[in-house]
Amino acid sequence: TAGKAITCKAAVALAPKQPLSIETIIVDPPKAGEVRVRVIANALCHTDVYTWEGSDPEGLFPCILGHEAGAIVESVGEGVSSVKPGDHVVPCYTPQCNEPDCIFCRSPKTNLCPRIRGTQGKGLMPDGTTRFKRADGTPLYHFMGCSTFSEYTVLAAISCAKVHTAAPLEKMCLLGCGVSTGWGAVWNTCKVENGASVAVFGCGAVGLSVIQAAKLSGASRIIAIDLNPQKFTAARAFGATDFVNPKDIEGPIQQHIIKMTQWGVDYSFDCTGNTEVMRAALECAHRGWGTSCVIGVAASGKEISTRPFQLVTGRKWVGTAFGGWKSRSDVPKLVERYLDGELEVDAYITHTFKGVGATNDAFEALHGGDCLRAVVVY
Ligand code: NAD
Ligand code: AHE
Ligand code: ZN
Repeated sequence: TAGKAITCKAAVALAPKQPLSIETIIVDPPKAGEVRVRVIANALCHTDVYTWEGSDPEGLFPCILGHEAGAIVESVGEGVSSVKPGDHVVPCYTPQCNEPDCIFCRSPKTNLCPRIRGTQGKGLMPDGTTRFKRADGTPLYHFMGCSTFSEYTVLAAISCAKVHTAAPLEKMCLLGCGVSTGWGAVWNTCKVENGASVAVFGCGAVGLSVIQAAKLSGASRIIAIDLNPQKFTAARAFGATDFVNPKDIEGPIQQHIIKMTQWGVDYSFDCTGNTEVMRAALECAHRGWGTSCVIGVAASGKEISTRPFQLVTGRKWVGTAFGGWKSRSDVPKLVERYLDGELEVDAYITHTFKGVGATNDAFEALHGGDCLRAVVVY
C-alpha cells in the first residue's frame, strides 16, 4: 500500500455534539517527514469529549478526533529513518523534534517542542494540508497531531514514540495521554517527595494516575476529591488515604482541606478542568510552600482567579502538558517500566469495545460515571 491512498473506516466528527459519523474515508500516503500508521487500539480521553462538545477554542470541524492510541507503522514518507513499517508506536500530541536548534528539545525544563504546533493547532499536517478526505472528496481536519479515531492515520514522524513490541498496544494506548500525564505531573512537574501530603481534585484516569504516582513517591496522605463517590473505590486501590465529596461538606472545599491538614497540602492537582476547582486547589495548598498543578483543560473563554495574597504567602501555581514527558525519549521508557511490572496500567481499562464503529458507544460509556478508560480495539 506504500505510496497509495488507503480507504478505511473512521469515526468522523462532523459538527459539535453530533454523534460521530462512522464512514469510509480516504487516507493519503505520508509525505516527507510523515508516517502512516494502522491504529490497533484507541482509548477515549476527556479532552476528546471536550473538543467534540465544542469547548476547545482550537476545535475544528469536520475532523477526526482521538489522541490516545497504539498503532503499527504501515509506511513512511521521504526522509523518515526514526521508524519503519512494522514498528509499534504510541502517537504523541506533544512531539519531540530533537533538532540541534530546538531550544525546547535541548532544555531539560520542558517537553513543549513547538516544531509543528502552529499547523497542529489548525488541524493540518506540517506542510499545511490534510491527509484525510470523505468519500465525496470533502477534506477533514486532523486533531492534536494524532486523529486516531480512524483505522489508518498520518502522523509527523516526530510525534511517533517507538515502543517495545512485547507491550500490548491495547493497553499502551493509555500512555499516549491521560495516565502518562498524571504520573509526570507528580514526578516531573511537581517532584512530589516522600512524606508529602497531596490533594487530587477529580478521580478520572488522570486524577487516579496522580494518586498512583504520589503513592509510589511515598506521599503520606493522599486526599481524593470527586463529586462522584463511585470513583473512590479505584482511588483507594491506587493509594488514596482520604476521600471527600464536595457535595457532603459545608462551606468551600478549600477550607475543608485546610481544616483536615492544618495548613493545607504540600501539593494539589486539578484533574477536572473546572476553573473554580483550580482556584480551590490553589487555595488549599500549604502556606509558605504549597504547589498546585493545573492538569485539567478549561472550556473556551474560562479564566482562573484568586487573591494575589495566596501567591504572596508562598503558594505556587503551575501546570503541565503531558506530564512534562519528552515524548519520543520517555514514552518508550514508561512502556519498559510497564513490561517490568513496575507500573500498573491495566486497571484503568474499565470498558472495551470492538471496531472503530463502536466509538460512539465508548463516548457513552465515558459519560456513564463508572468508566475510567474505554478502549476501542480496531
Ligand atoms: P474524566 O472526565 O474521566 O475525570 C474527571 C473527574 O472529575 C470525574 O471523575 C468527575 O466526576 C470529577 N469532577 C468533575 N467536576 C468536579 C468537581 N467540581 N469537583 C470534584 N470532582 C469533579 O477526565 P480525565 O480523562 O481524567 O481528564 C481530566 C482532565 O484532564 C480533563 O479536563 C482533561 O481534558 C485533562 N487532561 C489534561 C492533560 C494535560 O496534559 N494537561 C492530559 C489529559 C487530560
Ligand atoms: N487547544 C486548547 C487547549 C487544549 C489543551 O490544553 N490541551 C492539553 C492537552 S489535553 C490532553 O488530553 C495540552 O497539553 N496542551 C498543550 C498544547 O500544546 O496543546 C486551547 O485552549 O486552545
Ligand atoms: Zn488526552
